[in-house]
Amino acid sequence: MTSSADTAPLILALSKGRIFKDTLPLLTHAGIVPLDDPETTRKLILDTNHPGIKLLILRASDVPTYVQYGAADIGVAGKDVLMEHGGDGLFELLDLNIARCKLMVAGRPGCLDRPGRLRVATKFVHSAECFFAEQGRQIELIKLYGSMELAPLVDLADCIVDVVDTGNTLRANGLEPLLHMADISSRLIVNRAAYKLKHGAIAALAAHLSDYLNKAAPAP
Ligand code: PRT
Ligand code: MG
Repeated sequence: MTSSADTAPLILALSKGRIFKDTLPLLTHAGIVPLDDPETTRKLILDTNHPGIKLLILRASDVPTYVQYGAADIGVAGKDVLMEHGGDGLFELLDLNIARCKLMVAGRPGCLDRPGRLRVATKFVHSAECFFAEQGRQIELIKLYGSMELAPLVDLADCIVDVVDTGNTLRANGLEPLLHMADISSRLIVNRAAYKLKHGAIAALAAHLSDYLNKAAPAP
């Protein structure tokens, strides 16, 4: 007997841009091909060649929320975003090893030496709070939503917390990476309830993805 959960489509939440681009080869390996390109379509729910699988295209920082509340069954989100979200109701199924970068404290050389409370501008407020608390450093947090690199240049903040890949954006603005906070990659996350109800479909997809990852990076 098949329950309605077995026949309901599997909903995968993704963000466009680098996560979609890097997830596409993994989905292809699993035989899943989106019928539209999220960069050109205005649709937010994409059908795939597989009638049982649909994609939701979201803002990167909203992916854990959709999965947490069960609006999506599974999703792909950066560890930076997951650390900020807190992970309530979620289960990290796989490290997809894509969209890799580092969460860093950055600023002008010497900016951390200033006495007293450090003014830290970031969208990663939770991670910044935890990191500086562990360091025993008092900070004033300034919440921003983007272009963090600007804050030290106009004396809004002493330093920033942001993800860094090549370091080119920091360099172009006269800033340097100063403290390493975490290595970041994207994870396949699953809603805990969906993992039980749609176990067959989720386990099959995870097995395809993990097979792809093992082939891409064979064990030493
Ligand atoms: O753009 P939006 O505000 O909607 O959200 P987002 O920036 O979180 O989404 P997106 O698509 O830009 O990034 C999605 C995920 O990719 C992030 O959550 C990270 O896990 C991962 N990732 C990997 C990165 C980078 N590399 C990256 N370089 N996310 C952002 N950047 C930005 C960074 O914020 C900085 O402005 O790129 C700039 C630095 O790059 P470099 O190469 O100059 O160091
Ligand atoms: Mg971005």
